[in-house]
Amino acid sequence: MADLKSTFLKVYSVLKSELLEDPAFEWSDDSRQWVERMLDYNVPGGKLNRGLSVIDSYKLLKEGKELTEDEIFLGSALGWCIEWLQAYFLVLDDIMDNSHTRRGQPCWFRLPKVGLIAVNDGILLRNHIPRILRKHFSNKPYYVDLLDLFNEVEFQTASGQMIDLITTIEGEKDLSKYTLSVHRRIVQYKTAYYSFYLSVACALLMSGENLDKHINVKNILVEMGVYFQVQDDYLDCFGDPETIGKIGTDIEDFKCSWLVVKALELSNEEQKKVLYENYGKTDPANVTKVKALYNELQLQGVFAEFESKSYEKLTAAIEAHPSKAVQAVLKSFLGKIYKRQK
Ligand code: GPP
Ligand code: MG
Ligand code: MG
Ligand code: MG
Repeated sequence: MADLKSTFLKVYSVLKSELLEDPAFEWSDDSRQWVERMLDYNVPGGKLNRGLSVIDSYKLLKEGKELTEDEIFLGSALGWCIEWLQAYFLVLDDIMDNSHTRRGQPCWFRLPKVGLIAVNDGILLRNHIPRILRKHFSNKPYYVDLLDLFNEVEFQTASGQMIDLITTIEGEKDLSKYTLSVHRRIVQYKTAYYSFYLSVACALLMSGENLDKHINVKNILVEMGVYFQVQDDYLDCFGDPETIGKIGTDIEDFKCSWLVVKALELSNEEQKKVLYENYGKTDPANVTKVKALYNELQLQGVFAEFESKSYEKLTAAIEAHPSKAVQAVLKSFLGKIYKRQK
């Protein structure tokens, strides 16, 4: 495992060097330095779960057959494309969410020298993906499918992000529209496809599979992604910022978080009034009142219950899948996120 990670990180250096020598641009020292610093700051510093999962899944699909060096490189390169996609989303998401920290350091746009140049950096990160794919996959029979997959998943994510954002529009803040089905729609699109389906879909394409034949796998991974984003919503309030590497902003941002949906479900009229008066305000005194109400409603326990129920349901769905190799892929994913603290 440690070995896989160090191989994976070496591939990052290769891809970075290639991008910094991209013949389509006339590089100067300044521009090369900027992109290198931007990449090192935003791409490799996360848990790398999404990226590493491509190789993990591919291995399991090959049922123990030793991977060639070439396969390891290609699986890692696809994994890095997902990490690049994630970096692109996070750089922009942090601006949109007015966040402060990410992966234990200030958000990229918070650096005095960066500011809104971060928007263009996000665009560059996004543009690096088809360049990596062209360089390493254009001779593969599944090249077009890969491009299509990345485009599709990006569209789904941006659409999810759009509904995440338009529910919080200033002047139209209305808690009564926050329900579990609204929440589900948001998180399915903004998180599940790119965080869960994409890695396995990449591994399936590398194995020569047709994605249309794996709708069931997709559905299970989307369910897992929804569960993962509920954890993210929970950790935004109850997680340790030191551990999760970011300071939560969902209450201030009036987000349709799983916690506020549950709080609305469980509140009496008086408690609802507290929510309506304090949710979505930047003053720490308002935030404290919302958090006190979450505690009063024992949302930590409600979440723990949700977590074990989700685990049971997902495990049952996985065990119903006809292929043992696919079961192993899905179980490995679930094992990585169950009861995660970060
Ligand atoms: C996670 O939401 C969703 C994304 C990071 C997708 C962003 C999509 C774009 C098209 C920019 P979040 O805001 O809850 O994540 P976090 O808690 O990590 O900020
Ligand atoms: Mg967001
Ligand atoms: Mg965010
Ligand atoms: Mg969040």
